[in-house]
Amino acid sequence: MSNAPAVVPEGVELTDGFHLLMDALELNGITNIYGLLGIPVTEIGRMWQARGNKFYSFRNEQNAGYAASVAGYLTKKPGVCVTVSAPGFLNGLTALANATTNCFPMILISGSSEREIVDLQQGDYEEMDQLNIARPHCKASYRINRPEDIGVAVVRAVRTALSGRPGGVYLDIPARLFSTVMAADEGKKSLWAPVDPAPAQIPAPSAVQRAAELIKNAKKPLILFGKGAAYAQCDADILAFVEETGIPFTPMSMAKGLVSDLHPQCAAAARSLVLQESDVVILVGARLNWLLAHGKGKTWGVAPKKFVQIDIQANEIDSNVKIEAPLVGDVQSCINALRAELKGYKSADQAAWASSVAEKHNSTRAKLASKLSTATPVMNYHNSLGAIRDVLKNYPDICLVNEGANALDNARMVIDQYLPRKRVDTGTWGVMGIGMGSAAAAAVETGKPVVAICGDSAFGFSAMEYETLTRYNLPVTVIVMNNGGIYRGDEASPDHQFSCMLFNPNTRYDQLSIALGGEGVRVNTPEELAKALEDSIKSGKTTIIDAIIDPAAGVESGRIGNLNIVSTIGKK
Ligand code: FYN
Ligand code: ADP
Ligand code: MG
Repeated sequence: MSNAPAVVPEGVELTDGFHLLMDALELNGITNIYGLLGIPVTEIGRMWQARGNKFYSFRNEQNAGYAASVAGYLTKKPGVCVTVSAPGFLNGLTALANATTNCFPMILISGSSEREIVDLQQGDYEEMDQLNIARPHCKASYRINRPEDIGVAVVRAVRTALSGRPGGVYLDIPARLFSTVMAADEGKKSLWAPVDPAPAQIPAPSAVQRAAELIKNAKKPLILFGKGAAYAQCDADILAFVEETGIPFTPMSMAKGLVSDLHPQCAAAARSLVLQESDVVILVGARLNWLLAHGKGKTWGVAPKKFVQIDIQANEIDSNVKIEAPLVGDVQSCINALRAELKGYKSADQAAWASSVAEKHNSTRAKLASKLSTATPVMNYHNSLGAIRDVLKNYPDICLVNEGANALDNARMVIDQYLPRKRVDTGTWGVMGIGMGSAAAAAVETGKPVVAICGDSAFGFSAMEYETLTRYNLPVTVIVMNNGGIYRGDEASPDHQFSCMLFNPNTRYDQLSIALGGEGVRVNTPEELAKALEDSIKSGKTTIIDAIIDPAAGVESGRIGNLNIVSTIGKK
């Protein structure tokens, strides 16, 4: 197969790889691109902007990639990230792999070096076999070798990213292809937009009946929502299912707010009780992975348990434990089929269970509320987050980005969410560094203010990206929970070296903001924090609030200390 440019007769209008790629992306409904420019993709940014589209230019491809993946999650359209070759590609690949793990639709487009040199390993500029390196980390990895294939490649990437279980796709474009020309009218004919790229997947009627039967016979049913249910964007159907059945529900972290945390059937604060004592658990777009203790062990108690699982990915069923009633299909189709099958059904047993769950949930919330308003000499996670919660109550449609260990776990517990898809966090991999990229995408894609609550360690992974937020004037308030270390800030240092768990205690995140063109304020009390947050949201200006937290307040590994490994040998 020849890679040589087509011979085009003189006088014929020409197009090239750059233009065809942009035409194809536009035809597929892409308007925002996240990326970092350089050889050989620089022209993409300029040309995309010249067409009136938005190109968000980042400082590190990893953060651009996180932004693209979050754009995909929030909009149900693939988020697009563009990078340079080898090192840029590898930075972006981290985000592509994370998107795939989280089931977020994303397309990573990287320029690459010349095939004939790369394939003979002759040492090209940024030489790397990117296509094959990407392949195990995403749903599909495609290379475009001819300009007339750009259209089909983009359609294929879009359909692959969106259909079935969403995820990441890699598109490899060797440098020379960008400037390879062909006749413009032929090029135009080679492009199309996919028809119905994420088709509804209807569950089998027998599977619906089986699931409904199990639910009707349950005495203590529970609905467990995951971020797949939030992604599905069928919020009204989900709410109707909850209210028609009267079954208590509990959300995984990014499903918080899919049905409001204040809904009377919310059982988030009775989590241990409902996981342990329920007899039928209806999983809706949530995997029984490590975050759910693989569906077994003491998290799930000793009461016999049966699972209904709604998932679009057939082989997710039985991934860890027996699923009694699999419902393979998209969340909306499955939920509505179940609603039809359960119509008019209410059980007295279930009502008694629901009210005992509500009682536990309400009493736990009340206990927490008193901790949130207890003053301490130095702020801790409870009273600082309590202050943030009281401010955010008045801004239900603000998107919250959250990363860290203690900053993550405590904020998940304390900050209520009222609306769907208003929480983006470290996700399935527990990734530190998603903060600034996620905040950028959330602000861009929702057009609303964003608040990011970041541990000081987590913030450090993408701190320079804060300049991207100020450069685009994004209304993001970053609250850095500054306890001076990883987990805690009070670890003793060995005689010869500063502790490996600590940061420079003189770090001024507020001044970093000012240096990078934003607003900065340091706060020491919950009152100061509340005021700074309110001011920042009202001003719409990109701001860092440097919140001084008691260095002794954190715990090692947050609430997942059970996963931490410690040596028992040689400890005094
Ligand atoms: C929850 N809870 C509440 C509330 N919401 N109490 C009062 N008020 C409110 N609003 C209670 C809930 O009932 C639990 O108590 C407890 O708070 C914790 O709830 P959570 O966070 O939902 O549950 P848990 O057990 O921590 O959840 C497990 C998890 C979660 C693994 C799903 O921890 C998680 O998403 N972790 C991500 C961790 C991560 O990725 N970290 C990054 C790496 S850090 P009980 O009912 O008494 O149990 C590297 O070190
Ligand atoms: P959480 O971490 O919130 O528990 P997970 O990421 O583990 O959520 O699970 C999300 C699940 O949702 C995945 O198994 C994925 O296949 C599924 N999913 C994603 N989109 C849909 C959809 N539209 N319909 C059905 N299932 C979906
Ligand atoms: Mg810290």
